Amino acid sequence: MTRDQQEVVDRIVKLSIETQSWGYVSTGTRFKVFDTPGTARDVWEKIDDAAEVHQLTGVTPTVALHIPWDAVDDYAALATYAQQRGVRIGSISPNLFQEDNYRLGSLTHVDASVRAQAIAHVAECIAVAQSTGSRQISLWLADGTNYPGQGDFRRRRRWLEQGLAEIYGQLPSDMSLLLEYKFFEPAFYHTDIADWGQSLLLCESLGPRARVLVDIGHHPLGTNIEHIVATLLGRGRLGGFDLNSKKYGDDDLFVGAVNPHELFLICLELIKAEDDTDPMVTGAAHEILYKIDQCAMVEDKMSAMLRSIDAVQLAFAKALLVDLDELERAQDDGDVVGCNQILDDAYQTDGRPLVRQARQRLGVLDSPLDAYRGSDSARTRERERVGRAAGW
Ligand code: PSV
Ligand code: MN
Ligand code: MN
Repeated sequence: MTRDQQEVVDRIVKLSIETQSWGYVSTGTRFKVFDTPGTARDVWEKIDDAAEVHQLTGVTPTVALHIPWDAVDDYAALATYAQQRGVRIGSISPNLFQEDNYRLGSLTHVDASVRAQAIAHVAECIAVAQSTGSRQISLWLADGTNYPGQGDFRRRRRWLEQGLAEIYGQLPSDMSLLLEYKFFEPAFYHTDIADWGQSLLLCESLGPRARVLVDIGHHPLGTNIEHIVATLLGRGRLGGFDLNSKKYGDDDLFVGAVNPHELFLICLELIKAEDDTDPMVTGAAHEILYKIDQCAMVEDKMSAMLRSIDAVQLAFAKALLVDLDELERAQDDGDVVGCNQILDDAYQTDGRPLVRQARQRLGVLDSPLDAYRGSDSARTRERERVGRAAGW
């Protein structure tokens, strides 16, 4: 049975997406950081931008912070500032990759004092989360080696397990730990949490509030990400997403730009899990964090963010159009071509009218991107935000 249009619209209305503070600033490649006119220069302006994106879309009520990129003296004041603008502080990402001490690793460093420094930094981020009302620590490690023999895999794994256990032990009971993985970069021989399976093993040994975070860009080309998503959902261990798109590897392009079909297939797994009969699967599926993690290198940051939100909503809308009963029947009949055709029928349907209906229900304009580009806001930013931002 095809889902009733009203239900599709309801589900799009309920979808909540987190934007990230570092998506609003000038960031770049290893070669050059270009500034773009009107771009945020500090955390207060990043929050202003996140608030405006929420006003335009109605679906981005939280903004993720990265510490110390967003460090301030008074985090409670930052949370109040955000609230006054209509948004809340979302997940907090510690930064275990930009201190000189982390040259050879953080939680996996051979020197116990560096490992302790990394644990202390995450503890500081837990305190930031407490003072801002955040409930999630989103952790990515740059740890790894560049050459065979540079480090011992199992010694490093033990240190990692010990460090994460200490961190997990410090989490208040209402907070969860999202553990990201990445198969390469900045290390090019091995990464200490290289893939979803390694992240899952660590999470399972930590406890129920540790879950895997899937950054769509962090996979070798050709990886079946929707299969990974389904596997993690099946174990109640999918904690969230870093949403972006890639042509090659961790390109951090805006969402849906390169492979919208992959995004559609991922969304389909999520929708199936939300409707699953197993409470462990549905429970975790309803708590998933949808966070943008993109870097607009040459393009306008606000427009890139709005483009991504549009892509996520559209992918969900199309996935909601899949006739799941008919799909199951075709699967049971072994109708290989028919199954694929059912997916394609939904994917080829224009989902934009449904997204527009959802926007009407949310009280926002049909196209937040056009609304922003046609508004005075972009010009005001360019006029007022003079003086370059200090990197990220
Ligand atoms: C690492 O590539 C990563 O995806 C992590 O999520 C970091 O927190 C983020 O990028 C920083 O841009
Ligand atoms: Mn990421
Ligand atoms: Mn990344």
